[in-house]
Amino acid sequence: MRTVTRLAGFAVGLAAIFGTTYGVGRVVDSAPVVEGRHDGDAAHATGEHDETADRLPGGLLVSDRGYTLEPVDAPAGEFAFRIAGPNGRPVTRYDVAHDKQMHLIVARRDLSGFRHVHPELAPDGTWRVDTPLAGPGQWRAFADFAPTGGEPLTLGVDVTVPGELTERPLPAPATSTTVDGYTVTLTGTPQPGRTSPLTLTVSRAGQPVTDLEPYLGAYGHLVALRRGDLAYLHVHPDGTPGDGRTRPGPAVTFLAEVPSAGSYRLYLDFQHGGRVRTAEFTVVAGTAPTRDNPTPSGPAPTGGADHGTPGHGHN
Ligand SMILES: [Cu+2]
Repeated sequence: MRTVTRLAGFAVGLAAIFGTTYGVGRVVDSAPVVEGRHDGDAAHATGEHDETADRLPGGLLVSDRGYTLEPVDAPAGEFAFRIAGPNGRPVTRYDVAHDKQMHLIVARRDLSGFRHVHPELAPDGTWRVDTPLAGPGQWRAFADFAPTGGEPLTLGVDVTVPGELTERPLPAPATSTTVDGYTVTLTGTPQPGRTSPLTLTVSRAGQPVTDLEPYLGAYGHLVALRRGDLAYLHVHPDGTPGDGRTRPGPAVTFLAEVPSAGSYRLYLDFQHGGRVRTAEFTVVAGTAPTRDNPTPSGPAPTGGADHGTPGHGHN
């Protein structure tokens, strides 16, 4: 259902873009402007993703549509921030999404150190949490929320933790990883400009895990960050606990939308035995489909989509 809703929203967005296009054409009567916009429309009609005409991926902006992410001075060991609303004052009312009013995700710029935590809201609009910034480095903090009466937003801000930093190379692409004795395998490859299913399968000691516990309203929560700018991507679970068809493992399926070819780091939070674990994968999205080649090839080999970065880790 989420997919249908999103597609419906996309259609409304297209209608708005078309409306704007013709409005601009009439008002300024400028053929070049209209021609340019028509190219953008054609790209949409063929399913290509156009970041400039469409919405940007989440997390790239510190301020969007009137809302601004503002870190707040906090005692040692604590991380605090506010969301300033269109009137300049801290927002104090939020809708619940994925079981929470606020999701705070942090990762270093080298994509290490991922944490996903849930701060507490004080009456004055300040969000506080034990700091998830585990050590020195250049961090990106993402606030993923929906202000009551507004659209869902993900804002991002850089936060520096002083100290000696050893930058870590991005681990090589892989389809299997282990965390705390659990093995998680990934099937599916994200394709730019279209919704792609990604299935993560959890096992332990060679046995499929069939009693995953709901976490944030699903049997898993997946965040994807793009290498290079840490664009934060929306990934929706395909099915929810109790819907009559979604099983508590071993497989959890997500619908991912990636805006471009390139490397992404996936972070799967899943809960079992009362604890949340995070399994991480590097994936390489294939080249974007074009009208000449509507069926793009699979993922580019390591070093293909990433030329100029021979420092790819092979550990
Ligand atoms: Cu969360």
